[in-house]
Amino acid sequence: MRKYKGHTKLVVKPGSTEEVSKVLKYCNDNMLAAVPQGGNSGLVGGSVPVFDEIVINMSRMNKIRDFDEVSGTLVVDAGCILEVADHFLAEKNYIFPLDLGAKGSCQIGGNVATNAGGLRLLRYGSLHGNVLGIEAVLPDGTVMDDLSRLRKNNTGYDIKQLFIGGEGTIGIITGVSIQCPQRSKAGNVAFFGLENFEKVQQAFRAAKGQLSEILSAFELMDGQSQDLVHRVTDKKRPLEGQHPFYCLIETSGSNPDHDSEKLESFLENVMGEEIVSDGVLAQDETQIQSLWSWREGIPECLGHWGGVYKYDLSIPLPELYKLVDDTRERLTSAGLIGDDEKHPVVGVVGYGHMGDSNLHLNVATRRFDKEVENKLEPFVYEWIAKRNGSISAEHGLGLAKKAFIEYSRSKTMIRLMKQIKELYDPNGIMNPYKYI
Ligand code: FAD
Ligand code: 2HG
Ligand code: ZN
Repeated sequence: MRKYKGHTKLVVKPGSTEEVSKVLKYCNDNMLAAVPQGGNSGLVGGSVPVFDEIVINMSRMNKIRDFDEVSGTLVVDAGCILEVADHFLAEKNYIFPLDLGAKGSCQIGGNVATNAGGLRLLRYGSLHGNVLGIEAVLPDGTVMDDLSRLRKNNTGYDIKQLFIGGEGTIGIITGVSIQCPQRSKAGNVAFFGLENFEKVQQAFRAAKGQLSEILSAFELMDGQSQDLVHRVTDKKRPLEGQHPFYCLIETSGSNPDHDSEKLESFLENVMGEEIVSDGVLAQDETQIQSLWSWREGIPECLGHWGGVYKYDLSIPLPELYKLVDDTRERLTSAGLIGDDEKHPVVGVVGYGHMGDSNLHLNVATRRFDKEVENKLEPFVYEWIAKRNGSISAEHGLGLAKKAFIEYSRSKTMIRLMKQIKELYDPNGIMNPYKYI
């Protein structure tokens, strides 16, 4: 919504952990607020200097430090771009256990600081499991060297976990060691259309049952999100005709013939049982990329008209899509959605990581409109709280969601979080005004 504008007089770009330490010590001694900044691709305003904070930009710390080809353990500087690390790993037949649309600009330090989820969490799990060690600088300049390469280490509290998803509020991550899986020899993608959300759930069950160990992504896109992508890109649609829902399935396995046979027979099966109305399998890498673009391209296309209200939510699966219907109905009955300039809202769409029960509810608008915002908030958050969902599944709190944390966390949990913040950052210099 172009809500946040950065204000700073100073950006520092340290080139080593020692330099980060000296900068933070100076800031702490002089009570100067600082904002760590990675690739600046975050979606909740976390890397924005709100008043006059000093930006500590990590882009110069971008080296791959070490890779062990036997264990698959990668050690990198925090400023290393995700895609650069993944290309490095590809040459060694390994893969980074995280993938997301912003891979060309986001940094591994930023990914860890936001505990990014992304497109393959279903297969490789969360960074809380994959990160083996972290090197970080505390606000007073102390270097916390916990850059372990061990998979198992039950010697006391696992303090690095606080930095995973800590959004730069208790220190700056300078190095990360991470367990990387073997890159699969075969990658296949299927894209299909379905009549209703009940059938989407049946297809998900069938995919887990029939594709089990090779299933690496199960993404959901509603018909309206695909219509808007089509309006912006004018690309030929993957399927003839239009459907209320679409899913994209990716498989990654070790045997190309076996995997594509499995995916083909899955598709035949679900079409035969009339769970899926129509579907297509990618025949080569170009088609794989093209099918993915109908999913990965959604956030960018939705911004085409002006701004987008973004909600990143965890919801128990059976009700995942109901929120989109309820929100659309609410804005329609208020007369706010329409095809012409008089209406502020262009469309209400739902898409996301079906495999993780993570919905992205996006409301594409022509301009900022207080009436739209009042209809959306706190409505969306109350809706989520009633179902014990999460108001921030994977993007974090930053500035945008800070005020709404109590919809997903109890008073006790918030008190404990505040105590941790005070313990690590008693002067409150690290990324202030955000998170809690
Ligand atoms: P920034 O935006 O620079 O910073 C994010 C937060 O981390 C800030 O609070 C910042 O202060 C802090 N930070 C950054 N670096 C450090 C560090 N070294 N030490 C301590 N704190 C630090 N997110 C998902 O989870 N899943 C997705 O599928 C996904 N897809 C996206 C697709 C697009 C097109 C875009 C634009 C964004 C997407 N995101 C997604 C959001 C975003 O890319 C992630 O949150 C990403 O992990 C942020 O990394 P960054 O380096 O850009 O961090
Ligand atoms: C995605 O899954 C990202 O594409 C972005 O998490 C979601 O923009 C959004 O709301
Ligand atoms: Zn996402």
